Amino acid sequence: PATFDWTDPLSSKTLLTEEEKAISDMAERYCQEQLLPRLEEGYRNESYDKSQLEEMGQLGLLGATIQGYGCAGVSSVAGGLITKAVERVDSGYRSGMSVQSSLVMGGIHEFGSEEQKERFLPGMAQGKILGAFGLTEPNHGSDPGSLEMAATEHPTKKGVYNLSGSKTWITNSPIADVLLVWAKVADPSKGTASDGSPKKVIRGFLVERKGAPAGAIETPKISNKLGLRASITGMIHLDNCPVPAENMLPHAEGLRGPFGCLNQARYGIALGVMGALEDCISRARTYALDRKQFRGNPLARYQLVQKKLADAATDAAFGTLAAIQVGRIKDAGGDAAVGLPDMISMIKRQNCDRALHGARALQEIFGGNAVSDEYGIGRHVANLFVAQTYEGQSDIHSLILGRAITGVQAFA
Ligand code: TGC
Ligand code: FAD
Repeated sequence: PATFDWTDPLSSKTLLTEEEKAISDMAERYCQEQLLPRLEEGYRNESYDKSQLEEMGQLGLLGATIQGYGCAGVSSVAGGLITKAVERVDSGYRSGMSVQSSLVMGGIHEFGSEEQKERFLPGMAQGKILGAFGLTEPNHGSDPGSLEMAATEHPTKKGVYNLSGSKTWITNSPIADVLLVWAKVADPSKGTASDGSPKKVIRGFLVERKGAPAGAIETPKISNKLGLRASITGMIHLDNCPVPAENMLPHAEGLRGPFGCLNQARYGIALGVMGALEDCISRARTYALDRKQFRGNPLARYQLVQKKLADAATDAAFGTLAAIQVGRIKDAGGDAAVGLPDMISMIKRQNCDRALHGARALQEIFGGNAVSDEYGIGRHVANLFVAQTYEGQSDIHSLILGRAITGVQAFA
């Protein structure tokens, strides 16, 4: 463009392939034309229209980075541009999609058997089978290594586990057909604990709602949320829920399993929140140009207002470039990608923190109108607090980075 492009100040588009630009354009169009119109109803009434996942499936937006199994097989950057388009509308809609695509489909693809991939992935790619990811428990959030969900051998049925325990704050759990639940299983091959019992190891189970005995699976909705109101969140209670051994992910053992899934999802959030911040900038700019205070001057004329816009636009531009760079490293693999989980922690933390900070500053431009949900800015602020909290709260990512820098862990 002949002039500075405030919507993409550092020309991030020049780093994209033609295919990535086309995917981004298509996703942005779908989100603005189809998702945005249903947001007001979803946000005000905490209702989630799950047909959006089928629509996204038809457009190839679910599990988009997976090769085969009915998925599009696009680059990590293209996958991130899809989350950015969805989160420009609302972080809650991005959450519903991220859980389906990155956490559950990604987990099955990375750690599942061939049979599990064939059984679940094509239906999930079409949005016909919906997934949820159960790691967090009422007493264990930042420290999932202490989780209590137990998988024990069924007393009479060979090749069946019984799962018992509770998960909380689980996106999509009330509507999910398959719950990827992380549980501890006694594994005598790992030796014995101090009390003489076999050591336990974390394993992932694909718990299917269909065919489960009455009362074995309960997934109550958590209502009256202050953020992410347009997404559906719930608990998972399992009471001696029988799960066949063939539904255990064979290639995930220990925390490497859930964290392997989280790497992909955290990457998507890092680009996603840049979409939310860009929407805040666009809304605040329009408002500042329209609203007049003191001798008929638009708010946009005042230096303090301009600084807020300059800060936020800088953060959005820097955050987008950093995420594109990490996506390239992720896809290239090899030596450059050593330390990739820490790089992802860096962009997840930085982009979530800057998006939340920027949204809060821009909210001030709206004065009292910021309190009305019609202006959208307060909704983004509430949502971005959640984005900064889930998938590793920012301070937890600080500790992950601190450990990477010093070699000393400071969690406990
Ligand atoms: P630590 O000793 O650090 O690690 C245990 C094992 O896990 C491995 N590991 C990873 N592997 C792959 N990728 C990563 N990012 C990994 N991070 C760790 C590690 O190598 C080790 O393997 P091994 O074979 O040696 O056993 O474990 P720790 O217990 O000290 O963990 C500390 C900490 C802080 C890193 C971790 O617990 C953490 O990240 N906590 C945050 C919890 C979290 O992110 N929960 C997310 C729940 S899901 C969710 O929020 C979905 S929101 C919905 C939406 O996205 O919209
Ligand atoms: P805590 O672990 O109790 O932490 C509270 C505070 O203490 C945080 O600020 C944290 O940074 C700080 N803290 C903790 N330990 C330390 C330490 N060692 N040093 C310094 N500070 C520390 N989980 C899922 O498994 N699946 C989902 O789909 C999912 N969806 C979610 C949707 C929503 C709307 C929300 C709100 C959460 C969701 N979560 C999900 C849960 C989310 O991952 C957790 O809330 C998050 O990991 C933090 O855990 P916690 O809430 O138990 O907080």
